[in-house]
Amino acid sequence: MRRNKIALIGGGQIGGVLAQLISVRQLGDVVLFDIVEGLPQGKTLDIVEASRVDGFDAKVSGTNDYKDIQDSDIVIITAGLPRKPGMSRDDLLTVNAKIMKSVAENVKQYAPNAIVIVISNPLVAMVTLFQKVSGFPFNKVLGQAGVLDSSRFATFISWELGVSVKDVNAMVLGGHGDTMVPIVRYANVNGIPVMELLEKKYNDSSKAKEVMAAMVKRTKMAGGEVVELLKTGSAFYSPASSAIAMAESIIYDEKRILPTCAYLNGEFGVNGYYVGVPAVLGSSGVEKVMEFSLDAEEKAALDNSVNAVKGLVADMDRLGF
Ligand code: TXD
Repeated sequence: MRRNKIALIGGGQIGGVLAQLISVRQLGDVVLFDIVEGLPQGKTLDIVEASRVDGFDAKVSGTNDYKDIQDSDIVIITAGLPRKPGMSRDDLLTVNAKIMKSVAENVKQYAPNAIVIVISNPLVAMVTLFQKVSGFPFNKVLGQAGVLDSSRFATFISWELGVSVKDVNAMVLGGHGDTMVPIVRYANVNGIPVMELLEKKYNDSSKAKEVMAAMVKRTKMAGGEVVELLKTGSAFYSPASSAIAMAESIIYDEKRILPTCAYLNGEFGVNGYYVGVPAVLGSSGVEKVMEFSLDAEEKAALDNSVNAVKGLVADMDRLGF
């Protein structure tokens, strides 16, 4: 039996961390692809030279030739340009769409059976375009955003309540932009509603609501907060870890329910668009979208997010992608 082969398209900040995490966790052999000569080769040589220390046998190589991704089982795409300070995710659309089109053509040619996780921004547009150009089945093309947004939300809740983040469950649905929808109603600490814990903490329900609103706001702006601090790029450790959680659920057929940018066929009242929703991830990719009832406010927020998705897809059509 051969090891899983995982191709990483884009050897920049996220691509490099992905390569290291996959190696150290022994999820499979890694091929890191980038158009910049030397970059993927240098990063993977650096990673593999720690194999004795970290104790992994996986093959880790860098390339500028798509042929080397031949027959990959999983492809994770970060190719594109990151957001600079002051730049919206949507500004990236035109430049990244051209890149994604060429990536999709090559993945289709060399790894036609792969399950593909897209990370590049603007996320929904890039996932939609990848699927359209490759013609891959919808269940095998998904995007990463919600795992990260949810992890950020959970982190802020754990800080606020002074509890282990491992016990915090918090889910963010919708798009990966300012319209994302943190589901406050179901946020809990080992089953106890976060709102109840906040009300106990402050003994004041309007203060509790205010504190939650601030956490929701910070979650929505969290990507931008990191960009403002770094100045030279966007978050890369946390997006890489998030994509790895999705890849692991697929590789080990864990069937975890993770917030996934998945193609909807009527679920949540949406037809024919990629939207961030809870989905079961297993060996065939997105195995099921887990629908649940939203209250009026959540539904309105999700509709707002879906409208942003539709706007992005329409922009791509107008630009000829
Ligand atoms: O959660 C999420 N989905 C995200 C997404 C969170 C943070 C950042 N997110 C987006 O991921 C970000 O806005 C970018 O669109 C991607 C990748 O972010 P990263 O920080 O890794 O960007 P880098 O370091 O600029 O790396 C991109 C690499 C770089 O090495 C380029 O040379 C390469 O992409 N690149 C290409 N690779 C392959 N093929 C082509 N055509 C190509 N063009 C550029």
